Amino acid sequence: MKPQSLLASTAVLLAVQLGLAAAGGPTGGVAQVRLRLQPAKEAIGRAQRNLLTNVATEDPAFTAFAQNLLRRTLLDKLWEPNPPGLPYRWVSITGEADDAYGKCQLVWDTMFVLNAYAALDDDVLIRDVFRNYWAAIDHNVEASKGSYRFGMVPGVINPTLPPVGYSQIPILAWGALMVYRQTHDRALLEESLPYLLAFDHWYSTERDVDEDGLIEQGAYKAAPIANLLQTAKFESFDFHPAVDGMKLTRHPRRPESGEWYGDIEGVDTTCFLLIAERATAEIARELGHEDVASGLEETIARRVAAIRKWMWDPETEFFYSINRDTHAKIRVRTIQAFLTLTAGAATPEQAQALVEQLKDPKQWWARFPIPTVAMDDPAFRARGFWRGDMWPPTNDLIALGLMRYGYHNIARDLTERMLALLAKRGINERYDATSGDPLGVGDYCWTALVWNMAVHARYGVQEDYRTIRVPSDAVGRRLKLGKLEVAFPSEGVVELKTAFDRRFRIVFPSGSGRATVMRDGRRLGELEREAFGPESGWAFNAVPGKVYRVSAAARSAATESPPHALSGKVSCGEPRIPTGWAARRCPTK
Ligand SMILES: [Ca+2]
Repeated sequence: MKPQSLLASTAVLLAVQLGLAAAGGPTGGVAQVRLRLQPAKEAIGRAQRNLLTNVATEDPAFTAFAQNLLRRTLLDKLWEPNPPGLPYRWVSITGEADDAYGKCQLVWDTMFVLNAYAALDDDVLIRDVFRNYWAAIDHNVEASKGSYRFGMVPGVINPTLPPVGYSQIPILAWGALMVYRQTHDRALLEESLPYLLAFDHWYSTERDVDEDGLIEQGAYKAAPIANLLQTAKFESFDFHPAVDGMKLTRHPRRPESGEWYGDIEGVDTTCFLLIAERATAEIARELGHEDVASGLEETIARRVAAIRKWMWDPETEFFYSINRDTHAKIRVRTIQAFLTLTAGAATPEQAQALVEQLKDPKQWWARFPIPTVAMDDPAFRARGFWRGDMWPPTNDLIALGLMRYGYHNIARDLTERMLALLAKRGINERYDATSGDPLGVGDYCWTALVWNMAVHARYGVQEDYRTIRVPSDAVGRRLKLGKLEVAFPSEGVVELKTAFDRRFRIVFPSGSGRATVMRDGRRLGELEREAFGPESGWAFNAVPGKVYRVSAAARSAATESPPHALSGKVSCGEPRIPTGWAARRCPTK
């Protein structure tokens, strides 16, 4: 449905299925209620306006593609509160036109949505979306404070309480951090941290009942659409072959418990918690809670060591899920192994071995990578739900992992294939990796993330939204992304502008040499080199509203000072460049 027509309607009545699946799973509902849904009109209107000014590139056609992608994936899915379960404005996974899924707010789906939405400059809406999760912690009568269940964020948030009895891929902290890196909305972090810590405590205890640092799945009660075992599987990739043999057991030290605890430790589940814990540690440090951050880092180190010890198979050079009680490997090659890159769990040598397999067109590098199961694995089904099909969110996370380990060219190839796929086959929930056939629901919310993939790989803005890794073909590219502007006017030159204090780091493809920085046309001096991760680059502190010009070819760029691609104000009467956000620099007086 087009946002315009959505705005025109004051309210819509939709069937809402209760107790929906997680991970974007199928949601043939049992219990249904008629629910009055009100579009969040003010937020939608603001987003429509800001989309036109806050998301732009050097290429009008690509700008139109990006804006259309965000409009179609995001703007018909914002709703006014539906208490008691959704007491704040919320995001549904599909739009009004879709009736295959119920209207609800999920966990990991929404984090990709908010990462894309951050550029549209609506901090209060984003805080509202997170507050629904925190309200579910506060008001879950089946998980009151003091109970071992306290801190669980339900996998599905819908208007009713009590919520469902299972959780989902726990990357809320990663989502909050990705937003903060773009918006600098400190209030979001301050509100979120206590709940993120409660959620982490629940996950790291109730989903690691043998306390070895490796994460299991489970469920306290069945969803209306599934038995208890399948409900537990909803906590990660719903029909992932690595959990085909999963059994539910009682808690090892709580004999009065039900059979709520799965006996498989997942590479996926453990990596997702690691991603969340790394983000939580960064949030805690940002807010000055050094003790909390260092405590989390000890936990992270323990988990990473356990993954390397128990899940890595040196013979096939791959990570496998294992049986919780025997630690026997479950030898089906699924996409989860590559999440060890995203989670920073693989050694550099393990990463290299994984990437060699990833690049193999017989195993993983399909026409539209990355299939969820290796194409030469007996379990592979090209359209099978988490059994061979391709999903945008895993591609986004794995592209970030590839960049984390320095495999930028592969992340770029993956991104360009996703962009080409969307341009040709449309916006969908998932795809057939071998043919590109769209699968699942059209205009699904999280496919907005393909824009984020382009920001990272095509424009070089890394996951931290302050490291700019200049792509080899960057000359002529420009990006406006909310509070950040980046341009590459000529070889070895980057221009930057930020709307909040930000420490930029620039990595040029040439690597070494010297670099200078100018601010609003005035030379500030040579930059210091700074090492970070496997790379090093030039770092400097930027203040809001100024145009910074970093030149690797120090002498010529600093002295010749050709016209800037970015400029703060156009007060000198010079004509604006047609894109609307870039302008020529005023002459220095
Ligand atoms: Ca465990």
